[in-house]
Amino acid sequence: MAPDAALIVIDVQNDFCTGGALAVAGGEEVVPLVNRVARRFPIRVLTQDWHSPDHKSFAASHPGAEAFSVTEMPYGSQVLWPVHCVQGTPGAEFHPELETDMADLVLRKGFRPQVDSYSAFFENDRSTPTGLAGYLRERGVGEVWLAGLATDFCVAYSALDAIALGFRATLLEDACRAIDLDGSLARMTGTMRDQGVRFAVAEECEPA
Ligand code: VGL
Ligand code: ZN
Repeated sequence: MAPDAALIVIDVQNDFCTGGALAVAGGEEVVPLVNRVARRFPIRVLTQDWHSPDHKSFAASHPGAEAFSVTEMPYGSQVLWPVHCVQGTPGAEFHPELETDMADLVLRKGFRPQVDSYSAFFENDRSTPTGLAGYLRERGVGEVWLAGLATDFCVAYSALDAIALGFRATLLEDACRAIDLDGSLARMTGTMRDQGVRFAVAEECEPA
């Protein structure tokens, strides 16, 4: 990795791990890999999906709607999820084995009740910034490496935004797990390749 690299660990939270409200298959398996690579990076950011109890990305906030169906929001299409990562609940906490002391920044996202935020950089309206780009630029970051959950949603959106914002971006494939809803993993992997996201495994991630 380059000396101006940051590791961004996306949403390694209980609700995305086995037994959680929106469990991603094998989600907890990323934890040892993230812990192993994190200290090789000069800058480390953790993100936390952090929803209000009545969040509009929850199927429960749309009477009659089923989880994993798609609805139209003022900002475009939105998958409706089971209630997950509600602010202050155990499901929103980081996985207990994730080493969090190493984090320079914990960035919360998705806290506005009316708009979801897959990406660590922009909410799903694609225009409201989270502030992460400014943080990374002020710290001189040119390159981001991404790990966490879920590959085809929050990790992919973050990687694509990183590229669009002018960062180099590498996805640590073995340190991510996917939801894979209606072919979303293949679709998002293709889009990431097309946009210039690089793919690597944790073993390849050595300091420059
Ligand atoms: C995520 C769906 C809803 C993710 C977050 O972290 O990928 N997916 N909220
Ligand atoms: Zn969410």
